[in-house]
Amino acid sequence: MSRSRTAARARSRTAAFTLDGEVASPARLTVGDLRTRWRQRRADVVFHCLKAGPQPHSFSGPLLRDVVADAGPVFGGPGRKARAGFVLAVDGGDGHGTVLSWAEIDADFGNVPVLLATDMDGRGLEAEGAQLVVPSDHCGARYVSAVTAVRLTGWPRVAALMARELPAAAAPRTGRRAAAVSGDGE
Ligand SMILES: Nc1nc2c(c(=O)[nH]1)N[C@H]1C(S)=C(S)[C@@H](COP(=O)(O)O)O[C@H]1N2
Ligand SMILES: [Mo]
Repeated sequence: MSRSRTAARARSRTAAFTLDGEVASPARLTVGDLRTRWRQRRADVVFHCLKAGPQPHSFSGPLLRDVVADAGPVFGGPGRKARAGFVLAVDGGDGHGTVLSWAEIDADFGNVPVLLATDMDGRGLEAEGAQLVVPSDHCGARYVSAVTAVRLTGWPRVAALMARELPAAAAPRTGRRAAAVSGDGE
């Protein structure tokens, strides 16, 4: 995110994010909440940016999965199959965001220890806000900083939203999309 935006948030000293979507108990959480209410983990990572090169960082904070689980995800069924269709949208509040599938972080599927980091390189993120940490990612783009929202939604709602928002039977543009997959400068 831009330095000026980071500075503006830092001045407020009370960064928080909303956790909502298909959950029984939506919440607004600060970095202090993340630090005190869930077991803390550590992740020493190197993520790579095409512009800025390799970025080694040490993060700590709770597992994203633990935090979302406490909001009471409404998976629509008790089994693994019901959980398999869910996605998490993570907003950086600055025009950048990302999605993860619930299955990536679910212990019965990908079991990736994705964090909502409260600390980076020994420095608390209270002022700017929590940072998403995806230790299994090579690229830095999902290390979303200053998280403002985490939303959970799933099948069949996600399919209904797509059907409503996307034009039906859009012409495939495979050549152009394939070219954008690598070498896009970020
Ligand atoms: N909120 C926010 N987080 C973001 C980005 C962004 O534009 N906004 N860029 C991502 C990208 S592409 C990279 S490589 C890393 C860069 O992190 P750094 O600026 O700490 O090196 O942040 C990621 N997190
Ligand atoms: Mo990047």
